[in-house]
Formats: sequence, C-alpha cells, structure tokens
Amino acid sequence: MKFVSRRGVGEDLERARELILAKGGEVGRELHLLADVESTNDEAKRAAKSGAPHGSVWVTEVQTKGRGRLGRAWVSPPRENLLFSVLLRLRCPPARLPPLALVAGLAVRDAVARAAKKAEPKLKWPNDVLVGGRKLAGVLVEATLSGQRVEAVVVGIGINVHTREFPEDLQDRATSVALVSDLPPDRGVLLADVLEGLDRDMALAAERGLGLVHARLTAADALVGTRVRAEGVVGIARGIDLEGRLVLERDDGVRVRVVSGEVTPTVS
Ligand code: BT5
Repeated sequence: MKFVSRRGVGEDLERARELILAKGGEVGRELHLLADVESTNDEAKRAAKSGAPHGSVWVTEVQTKGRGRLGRAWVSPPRENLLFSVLLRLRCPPARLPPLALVAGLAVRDAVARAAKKAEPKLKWPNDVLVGGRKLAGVLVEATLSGQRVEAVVVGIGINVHTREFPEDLQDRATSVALVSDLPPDRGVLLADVLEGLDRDMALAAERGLGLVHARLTAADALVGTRVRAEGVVGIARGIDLEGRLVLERDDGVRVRVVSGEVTPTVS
C-alpha cells in the first residue's frame, strides 16, 4: 500500500472507520485494525470468549496462519487485500449455520459488484465468490455452541482486492477486484459495503431463514444448470433451497439435496 499509518495499517483501512460509522449499522462499530495476526478468526474467537460485543470486527494487513475450510490455507500478500472477521452474537439452532456462509457470500458479492461495475460476480455454493469462474473471495464461518444453541458466530472473509499475481497453484483459479475492475479498488469502501450487507441480512437469516434473501441467492448462483459432483452425487445443479442446501438433479431425475461439502465440475 502507498500509505501506511504508524501502526502499520494502510490509510485506506483507517478511512474505513468513518465510512462504516456513516452507514449507521451495528457491524463494525467496534473496529480493530491490526498490522499482523495468525488468523483474524482466532482473534475474533478469543475476544468472543472475553465478552466482545456483537458486530465487532478484526481486520489485518498480514495473516501468518490464514485458513480456509478443512485446515486449508488462505494466502494473501501483505497489505494488498481484505482479511477480516466479524463477531455476530446470533442465537439460532445449529442448522441455521451453513446457510449463513451463503448470506455472507452474498454481502461480498454485492460489494464486489458495486466496486467492479462490469464484472459479474457470482456465488459458488457453499462459500466462494467467483468472477469469470475464478475465486475472488472466500468465507469461513465458525461458531461457538452452548448446548443445542448457537452463541456466537465468527464470519471470516478473505477478499482479493489489489493482488495481480498469484502463486502458481492459484494463478488459473484466482482473481481480484483490481483484475476485474476498470477503476482502482478502495479497500475501505469495500469493507464498509460488506459490513453493511452483513448488518442487514445476517441476523434476519439466522432468525427467520433464507426466505428474505432467497431470490438474490438464486440470481447469484454460479452453479445453476451446470453438471457437478458434490459429496459423491453427480447431477445438474438446480439451485439452492430455503435451507441453504444445494439441489442436484441426478440422471435418473431424482433430486438430491446436499447439506455441505465440496463441489467440482464434472463431465462424467
Ligand atoms: C475459504 O476456504 O475460501 C475461506 C477463506 C477464508 C479466509 C478468511 S481471511 C480472514 C479470516 N481468517 C482466516 O484465517 N480465514 C478467514 P476454502 O473453501 O477451504 O478454500 C480454500 C482454498 O482456496 C485453498 O485451498 C486454495 O485452493 C484457495 N485459495 C487460497 N487462497 C486463495 C486466494 N487468495 N484466492 C483464491 N483462492 C485461494
């Protein structure tokens, strides 16, 4: 980044404070801007245990142990991208958790669509934001349970903003806002936009389910109509249902609903 404050945080991120407060939501009212951490999800989970309030956000310039699902790594060069976690004190049954990654993905998708007018960002079930079939952002939802109820939800989000060159294993699969936009992206604006979307939709989705966002999810669905394999089932993706499950139509016409897992394109 061109401008870095004394604390090692880019001035674009410093400016995010005002943008977030101007929007008037609860998410981001407590904003922790950090130079480097192992993982912002761990920061948020630790703080959740010490009583941090709903809507607290941790953003970092450098992540030394950034992770995706199933212990996979999330990679990001220092000071180029958005790496942050949001603590949401939502009380809901655990079954409402998997769809929350989709709702968070929708907030990212919408913010990217505003930042890159000509790009057509899509949501790839269960947690990716893609542009032109390449991954631009990922969401990692982790939760603390108390008995059979969710106590706190940590939504970790990584968005490739300025990165133009990726490591070899990602170079054909990853993209960034800078690569798909005509204008130079602003991390502060993007962050404030994503937090606004989370503020609007996450608590409602936890309380009432996906009904209110379902039309937007369907419009953003990257997989619909394509042939994929998910959890051993091969079929044509027919959308996301109201419980957030991926609906696959097998060759025998039977529709199967997949709750979680990996999706890969397939021709077989
Ligand atoms: C995800 O996992 O996509 C969730 C990523 C969440 C990262 C954020 S950053 C802030 C917060 N703190 C954390 O520690 N994590 C969260 P998954 O669906 O498992 O995808 C991981 C896979 O995406 C990797 O195995 C790579 O193949 C690929 N990948 C890694 N870094 C990438 C990048 N920058 N851009 C595109 N793809 C990437």
